[in-house]
Amino acid sequence: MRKGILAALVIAGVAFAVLSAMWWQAPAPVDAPATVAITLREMAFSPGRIEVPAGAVTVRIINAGSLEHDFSIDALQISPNVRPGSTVEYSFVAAPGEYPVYCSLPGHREAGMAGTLVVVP
Ligand SMILES: [Cu+2]
Repeated sequence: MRKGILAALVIAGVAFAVLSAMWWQAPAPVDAPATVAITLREMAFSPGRIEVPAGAVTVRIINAGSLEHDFSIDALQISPNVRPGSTVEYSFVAAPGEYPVYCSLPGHREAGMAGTLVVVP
């Protein structure tokens, strides 16, 4: 009879340990980068205003046009090129603020390929 109680206690203890280990492993991943999509075409960025949280950011840049374009942000020293019909994912870390975004190919910014990246604290 005593052995039966002891065995039940051991089993309950093991079950508790397993369940609590599962419980503590449950939280969702932290610091997953925020991903935003932006479409480039002649001659515009869509959306023109991109809002992201501060920290690690991934932009999915889709070139839906028929010319090459890029996604330049001088303050962050980034300028990934995107060929027509292709998509580029580019990650960076940004401090809160407003950053002008533009296409650096000759004449494109002047023609309307400009926008703003807003990094919210
Ligand atoms: Cu362009």
